Amino acid sequence: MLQIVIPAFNEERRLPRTLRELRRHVGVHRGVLGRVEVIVVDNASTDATAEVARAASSAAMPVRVVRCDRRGKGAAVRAGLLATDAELVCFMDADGATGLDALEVAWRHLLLGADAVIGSRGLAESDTAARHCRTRSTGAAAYRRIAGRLLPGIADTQCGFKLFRGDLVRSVVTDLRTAGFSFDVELLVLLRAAGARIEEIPVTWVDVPGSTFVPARHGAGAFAELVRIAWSTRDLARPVPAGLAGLGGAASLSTMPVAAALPAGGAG
Ligand SMILES: Nc1nc2c(ncn2[C@@H]2O[C@H](COP(=O)(O)OP(=O)(O)O)[C@@H](O)[C@H]2O)c(=O)[nH]1
Ligand SMILES: [Mg+2]
Repeated sequence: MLQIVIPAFNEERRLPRTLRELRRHVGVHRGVLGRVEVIVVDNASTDATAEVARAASSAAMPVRVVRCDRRGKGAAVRAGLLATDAELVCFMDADGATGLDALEVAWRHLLLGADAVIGSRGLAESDTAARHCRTRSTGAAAYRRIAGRLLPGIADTQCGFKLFRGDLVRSVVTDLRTAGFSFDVELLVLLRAAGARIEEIPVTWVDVPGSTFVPARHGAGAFAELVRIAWSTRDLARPVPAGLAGLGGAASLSTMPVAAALPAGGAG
């Protein structure tokens, strides 16, 4: 079985369409995906997120609602992943920004031996026609540079689509401490330290209006989280990803303590 976790903070407007498209997609691709259950994590919403989620439940694609009172996407995804018990576990955003074809592609990669497959907007084949405003793009570029030091070889840590071996992700997510938007970085660092094979796949990605990420409000917090992740994981083993093993620069970066790889004085 595949369980799909959807973190949702006040998503009554964007969630119904996402669940509708997901149900249609799962119906068409049932032969590949098998049984699919959705777990919507209602992240202390003050709107009808839980109600619209429950209303979308059907025999073909059951939708369960889990409540998480601790705010933040990281806290919500952690709660959702801990509520899973399937062999395959995925999370994706409530706005349906990532093309759902990524599900079958990621599923095949897992079948061929990957432990985690992450959607990417940073590969040559990625299709990300509509982009965010310039302020956010500039911030995102700086963020990617720092995240890239912690996770050599990974072009995009922040895409809201990731698929995992269930037992593995459940075993590391208990240690996840980052409650905000930078949780992806900590999760990937923990997975890599656990020896996971992480593969990045290109996705089709559209900017869906109504983003809950407000650069002015969440940007600084996301950078601060990055610094904390670098510090708190400084003693973890950082295995060199197989594809980078021969590359001097990347390999030496990945073996140096992460804190040392950060610019002096923090990330900001
Ligand atoms: N901003 C925010 N988003 C949350 C929170 N908890 C869960 N989320 C979900 O995290 C996802 C973030 O996606 P989105 O708002 O589209 O951000 P973007 O795609 O990065 O612009 C959505 O599914 C949100 O509902 C929270 O506390 N704050
Ligand atoms: Mg989005």
